[in-house]
Amino acid sequence: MAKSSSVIKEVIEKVKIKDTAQPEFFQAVEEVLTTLEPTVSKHPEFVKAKIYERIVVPDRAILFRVPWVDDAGEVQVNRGFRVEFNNAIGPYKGGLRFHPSVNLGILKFLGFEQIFKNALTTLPMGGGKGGSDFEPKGKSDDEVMRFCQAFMRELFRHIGPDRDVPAGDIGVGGREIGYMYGYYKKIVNEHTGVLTGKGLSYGGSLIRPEATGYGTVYFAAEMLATRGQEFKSKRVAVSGSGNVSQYAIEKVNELGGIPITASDSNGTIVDESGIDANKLAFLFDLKNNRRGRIKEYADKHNVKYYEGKSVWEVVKEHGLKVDIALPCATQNELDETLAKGLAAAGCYCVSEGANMPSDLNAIKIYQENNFLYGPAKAANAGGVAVSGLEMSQNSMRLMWSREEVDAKLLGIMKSIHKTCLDTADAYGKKGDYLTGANIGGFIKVANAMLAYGIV
Ligand code: NDP
Ligand code: 2IT
Repeated sequence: MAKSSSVIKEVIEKVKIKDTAQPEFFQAVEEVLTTLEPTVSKHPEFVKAKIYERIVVPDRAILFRVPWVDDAGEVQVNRGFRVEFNNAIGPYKGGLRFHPSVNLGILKFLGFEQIFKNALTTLPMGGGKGGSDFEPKGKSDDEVMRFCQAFMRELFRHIGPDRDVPAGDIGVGGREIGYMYGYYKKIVNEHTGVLTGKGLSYGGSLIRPEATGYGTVYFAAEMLATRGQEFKSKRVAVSGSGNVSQYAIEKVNELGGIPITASDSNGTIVDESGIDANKLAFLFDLKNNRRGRIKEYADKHNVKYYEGKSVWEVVKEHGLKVDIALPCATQNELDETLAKGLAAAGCYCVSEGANMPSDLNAIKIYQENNFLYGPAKAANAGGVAVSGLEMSQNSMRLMWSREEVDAKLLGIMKSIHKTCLDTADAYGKKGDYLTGANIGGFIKVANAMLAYGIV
């Protein structure tokens, strides 16, 4: 055991030294590997084959230049990336993020998380992630189109329906996928399932836009059920107001919960009477069509707006009462102090729609307070799961109904929930969803890597 625990520590230490200036990647590695400790003594074959050392290094990371011309005729240059992290159990699969903060370290964290998330879905998908430091905000449709085309002009040679299948993430939705798919189809002259999140008329799947938000709420509902609870009449704090947040709010309403917050990078609104279906329709239009700021919601519906504050700061500073928290914006939204604020607010359930929204100290607070804590790679796996179903439909050249896909999504979220609990139990960590998710995803990938020998 002494030797085994040092294996994990050595790998974490090595990543810290080798991958300097990639704090988010280090954070993800530390979070995952620490919880893999119980696998070391049970699987000496993983130690011998150096699976732990191998799994923290991507298969490859592609960096490229993306030159494009803005509306003023000026040449702009962005950085493009695709991290193909691990394809042991299927083609690389994962989103593309367009946000000024994007860099190699952030995409490595996302690609690393994606390996285990995708393994949990029960579908055959490896882990990858990509994107650019391009800022879509404030750009015209034409500029976004020219950027997407320039991005695909290089990316096309690295992807393929059996090789690497990108999708959306922050800053990449239906519009961007349309432009990128259109350009791929033009230059490769093939109509294949090379991207997911496509429009319904050209190969998209019903429920894909809804899948991440719905899945996060389904996962929370499963966790609540273990304590005999449900969403009905619960006050739910949601952060963000993009794709994941919008459909999380929709599903919370459907289940009788009361979504009371939403945010963007400028501030937070608190709607004590609940963001109901009508107000959500306004939010959809505001964010998806007019691409406006969340403050407009406050002006329109006469509710409180906190400029420059995150949802979790508002909860802490204004003593907002919250039962359930759904962080759905971005990484590291919650630290120790803000997690303590949640506990003080009466919160006992966190289901992560975003990737790594809670840092390691926040997670400790959830654990100390006996929260139901659904970690991102389990709770938000519904999005990539339905992407996997989009791939299946593309391969079969058919389209399933809304009800069929939603039923499959619900089934997958229930299965992930069960895998988390069963695995946690089997490895002596009863009720620990974080350990269950990490080990559950890892074992499947590790066994495949073992089968291939040293490659
Ligand atoms: P969107 O771009 O649709 O929305 C992102 C939302 O989060 C916006 O409201 C945005 O505000 C806010 N936000 C983003 N970055 C920041 C930041 N640095 N600070 C404050 N607010 C920020 O993205 P998605 O909804 O698709 O993604 C949200 C999260 O969910 C991400 O962590 C993503 O990785 C994760 N995820 C997404 C999946 C999907 O299928 N789309 C699947 C699984 C996980 P603003 O508009 O002002 O920037
Ligand atoms: O983080 C994620 O799982 C996503 N952004 C979705 C990836 C996908 O391939 O649908």
